Amino acid sequence: MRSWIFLVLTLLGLSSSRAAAPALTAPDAAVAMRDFLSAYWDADQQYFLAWNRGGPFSRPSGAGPQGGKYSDFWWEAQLWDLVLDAAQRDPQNLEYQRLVNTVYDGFQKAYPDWQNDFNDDLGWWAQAAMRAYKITQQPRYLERAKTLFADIWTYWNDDLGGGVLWRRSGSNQKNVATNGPLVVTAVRLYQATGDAAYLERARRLYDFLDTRLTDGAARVYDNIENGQLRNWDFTYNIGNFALSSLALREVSDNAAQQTKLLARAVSAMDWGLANLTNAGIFLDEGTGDGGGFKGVMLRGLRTLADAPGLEPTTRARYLDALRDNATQVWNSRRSEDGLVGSDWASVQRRGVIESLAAASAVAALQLAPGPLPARVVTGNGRYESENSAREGVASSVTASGFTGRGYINNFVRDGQFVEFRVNAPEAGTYRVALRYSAGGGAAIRALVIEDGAAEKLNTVKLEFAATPNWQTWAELTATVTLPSGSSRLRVLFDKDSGSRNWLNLDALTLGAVR
Ligand code: 7K2
Repeated sequence: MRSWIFLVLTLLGLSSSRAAAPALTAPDAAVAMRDFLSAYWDADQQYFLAWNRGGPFSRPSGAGPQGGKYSDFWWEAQLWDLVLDAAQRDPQNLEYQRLVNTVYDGFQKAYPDWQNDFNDDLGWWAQAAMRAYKITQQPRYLERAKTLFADIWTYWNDDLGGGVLWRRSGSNQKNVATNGPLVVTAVRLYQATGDAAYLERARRLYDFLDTRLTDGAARVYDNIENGQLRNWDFTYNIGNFALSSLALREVSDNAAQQTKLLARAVSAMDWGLANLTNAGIFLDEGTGDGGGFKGVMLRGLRTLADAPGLEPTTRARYLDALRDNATQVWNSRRSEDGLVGSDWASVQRRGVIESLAAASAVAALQLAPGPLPARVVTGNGRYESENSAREGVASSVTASGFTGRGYINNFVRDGQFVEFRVNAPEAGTYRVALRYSAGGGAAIRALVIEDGAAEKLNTVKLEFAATPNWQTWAELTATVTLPSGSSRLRVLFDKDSGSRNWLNLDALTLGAVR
């Protein structure tokens, strides 16, 4: 019975996806927020669900109240941040103002002792509580932030020259996710109370962060554990670092220091925009915790775009990035519930969308300054393999000369692929340039082209000429016909159609046919 219903639903889904793509509409932050609340907000429990209401599965297990039915400790803090984004965007909206308080009430009921082994989880609540304090002026938020900060501060130690531990037990990891939000919290507490001890702690936290968890230039790392530096590239670390730099800048009384802090935020953000995007849209960092990273990044980007003294062309570039990401999110909403998952480059047609991932997408719309007209977002047309969807292949940095952060290799088995989710400004013919190396001799792949609804349009045979070695990169161009808006270009190892030999794939550029 069940499967029969699913079959019918699937057929309906397929037939409707064959219809002409709906006309583009102008992004609307309030509509995105409304859809988010109807999918996840449980007004009786005053708490957000972990999975969207229309999802076909009940959540089997997980962290969070009621066996993971509801969002866990840090997810709920992120969802509170989204509500705060909406309340800040539209201060006249009484529903958002009320929701700021209700989310907190519900959380307090679920976790009355405010205990957690993760200092980062507690720190997110402290940081958000200071935002809620600014918006509502309710003293309970200030008191909560004070208590949380004081408790968390007991996990500061001098190993590595300082920093607060990520966990209270079982690990000596120190990470950006813990220390970044604490810088911001300490600054806000200083601003609210005038107590210089907070300022001093903010400075010490920031010094640790900048000295140990960045390269002093454009790169922000993730954590150090057992003496090992982990240089994972996550968008939220950049967002956190920018937010910390800018918060400290607000309370710095030294002009040179202020200039330096702004420059630190700018160089980290520029690295993220150049390396963690495809055609200007932030990459998919997966589900689970990763689904929430982009929201933090965009909060940092918006705060930076608003920073006084920023060079005007830089500000304009950041505002454009905010608008592009928000517009892309809007264009990727699925028709049945208006939700967007962790991949902003395409519509997630089927399955559950977790509240944390959905919240990041909705935050993009709250944080982008209007007006946002209806349009296809095309950016610079450049899509990096290492930032794209893929199956079976690996990523590497061994062969020099690649663009971005690396390239895809170990690409030699049937069924493996790299899939570029691209946007075309209008229906027509486009030039696709693939940057590759084929040091093992000429290689063949299939280029499978699907529209945004994953309906197959065409397959093109790609014949990559041999390159003298793996460090010599070449370009193969093909001409393809694409519909307006979203398409999927899958470079596939398909034995049946003659795919053969090794191939390293660096990037795809989509251009007009000249
Ligand atoms: O190692 C940390 C962090 O530095 C890293 O970026 C992420 C990557 O993983 C952990 S933090 C993840 C924790 C967040 N708080 C709730 C915990 O259950 C979760 O492990 O994902």
